[in-house]
Amino acid sequence: MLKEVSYVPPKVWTWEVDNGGEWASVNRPISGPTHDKELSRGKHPLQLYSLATPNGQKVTIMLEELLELGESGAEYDAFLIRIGKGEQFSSGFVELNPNSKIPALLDTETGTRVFESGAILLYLAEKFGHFLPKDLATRTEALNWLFWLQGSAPYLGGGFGHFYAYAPEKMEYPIDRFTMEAKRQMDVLDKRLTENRYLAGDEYTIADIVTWPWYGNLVLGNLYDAGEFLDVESYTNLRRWAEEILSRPAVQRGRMVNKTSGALSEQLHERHDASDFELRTQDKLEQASDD
Ligand SMILES: N[C@@H](CCC(=O)N[C@@H](CS)C(=O)NCC(=O)O)C(=O)O
Repeated sequence: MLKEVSYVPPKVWTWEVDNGGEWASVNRPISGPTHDKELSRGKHPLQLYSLATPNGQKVTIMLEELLELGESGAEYDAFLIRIGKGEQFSSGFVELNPNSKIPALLDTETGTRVFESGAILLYLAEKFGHFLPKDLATRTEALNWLFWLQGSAPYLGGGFGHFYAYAPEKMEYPIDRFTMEAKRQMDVLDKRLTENRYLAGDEYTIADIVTWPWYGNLVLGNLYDAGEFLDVESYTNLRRWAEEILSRPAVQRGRMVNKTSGALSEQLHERHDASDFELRTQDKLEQASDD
């Protein structure tokens, strides 16, 4: 039951530019560019414009997995888009993604733009022929979970994460509602992973790659500082799956790309070459600039 009602919506909503929330300076009720600026271009076939949020990590993990398999055509330049500074609203970025959200990919071989992380993973899986089973039934199961994730994660990020971690005040009603949903979703995954090693069955697929940055990070206690609140220890099958995926070298590399927080040795702001993981993490760059 609601304890008090403090807000009565007006007849017509109007935009209050600073509502005090953490994302107040970037959120807008209109689309399109705010400024003219071309995107940078590197030398590789694939150009990625992103940030290491869970949606961003999906793509860098996928690209590192493809490179791990020896697919040299998956070499990529990863440029940093600082969404807190509004770089997703540049004219160059909006040309790639009219929705102004990272990640966005340009395949320079074909001139194809790809936006929406699920579409990017499907594109890369089809282009290189990996991580999407050929057999129709297993492929469909992988796509079931891929679309499940794309539909479910906004309740976790925009719902639970927003109200638990970012909203200007803690409000019981939305926190309850979205905690309930986040826990229900973890239970869905936990049950699926009781008898299946991976989401689509025996094979590691794009369904696992899109899901790990959200629910893998969450169940390992790495998202929203909410491990104890959500009692993540109790989802034992989901944790087993999350730990197994975290141990993959491509996942460890992919989660570092375009990362701007955490340990400096795990932040690779831009990735243009495989050697960057050894040579260009922020700890090394900052040490070199001190010398
Ligand atoms: N459905 C989109 C969601 C992408 C998304 O929400 N990106 C966020 C970061 S995780 C973003 O760019 N936010 C910037 C903004 O909203 O202005 C996808 O899967 O690619």
